[in-house]
Amino acid sequence: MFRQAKIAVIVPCFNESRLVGRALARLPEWVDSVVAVDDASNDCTAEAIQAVGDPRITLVRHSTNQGVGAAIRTGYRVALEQRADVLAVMAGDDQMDPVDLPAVIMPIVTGAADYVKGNRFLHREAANMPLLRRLGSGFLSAATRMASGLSIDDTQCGFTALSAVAARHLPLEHLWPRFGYPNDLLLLLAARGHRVHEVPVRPVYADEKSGLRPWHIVQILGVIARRCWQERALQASRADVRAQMVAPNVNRLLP
Ligand SMILES: Nc1nc2c(ncn2[C@@H]2O[C@H](COP(=O)(O)OP(=O)(O)OP(=O)(O)O)[C@@H](O)[C@H]2O)c(=O)[nH]1
Ligand SMILES: [Mg+2]
Repeated sequence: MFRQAKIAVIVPCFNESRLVGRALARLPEWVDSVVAVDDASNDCTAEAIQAVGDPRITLVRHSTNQGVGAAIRTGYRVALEQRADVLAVMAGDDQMDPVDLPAVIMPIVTGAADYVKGNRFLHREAANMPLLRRLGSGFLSAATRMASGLSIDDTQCGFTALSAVAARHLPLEHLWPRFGYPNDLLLLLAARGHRVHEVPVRPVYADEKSGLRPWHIVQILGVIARRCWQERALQASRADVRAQMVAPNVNRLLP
C-alpha cells in the first residue's frame, strides 16, 4: 500500500529474459501486486519472471505476440480484477527507474490527476536520451498535443500511472495494440475530460534493445488520425441522439 492506495505495477515483456529479472527485483516493497505480461516471447522470459520468486507477481502469457499496447491492456484488466487503485506501467527492459515511481503515482493517489505520464525531457539527465529518440518523441508529442488539446511533451514515455476509476470508464479493449498505444490512450482520456499530468522521470538508455523503428512514426500518426476520426464520429452520433430526445419537447412548445 502507498498512502492507503493499492498499487499494481504492470510489466509488458517481449523477449526480455536478460533484463526482466533485474527490472522486477528493483520494485519497491510497498507495491502490492505486479502483473508481468509475457507477449509470447520466443526466449525464456516467462522462466526469468518465475525465477524472481516474488509472491506479488502474477505471470500472464499471451499465446501469440500481440504488441506492447495489447500486453498493457491485458495487465490493466488483471490489475482491475485484483482491485488495485493505481495501475502503473514499467517496461520489462529495465528502462524505468523505480526511484521515480512515487512521483509517478502520487498525483493519482492524491486525486490530482487521472493519468500520469513520465516526462524524460524534464529530467536533469534528459541529454542521455539518443538524439533520434528526442526528435521522434518531440514530433509525435506535438502531433498528439494538436489532436488532443492536452498540454503534454513526452507522449512516448512508457512510465505511466492510471487511476482504476478512470480505467473502468475507458474503452480499453479498443486500445491500439502496438506502439501507438500511448497516443491512442491520451486521445481517449482527453475526449472524456480526464486530467493528465506529467512528472520528470530519468531517461534510461543502457544495455536494452528497442523494438521501435523509424517507420513506426508513420504508423503512430495513422493511429492518432484514426482515433480523432472515431471520437468525432462518436460525438456527432451522441449529439444526434440528444437532438432527437429534445426535438419532441420543442414541438410541444410550438403554438
Ligand atoms: N518491441 C516490442 N515490445 C513489446 C512487445 N510486447 C511487449 N513489449 C514490451 O514493451 C516494452 C517496450 O518496448 P520497447 O521495444 O523497448 O520500446 P520502448 O521502450 O517504448 O522504446 P525505447 O525507448 O526505444 O526503448 C518492453 O518491455 C517490451 O518487452 C512487442 O510485441 N514488441
Ligand atoms: Mg525500451
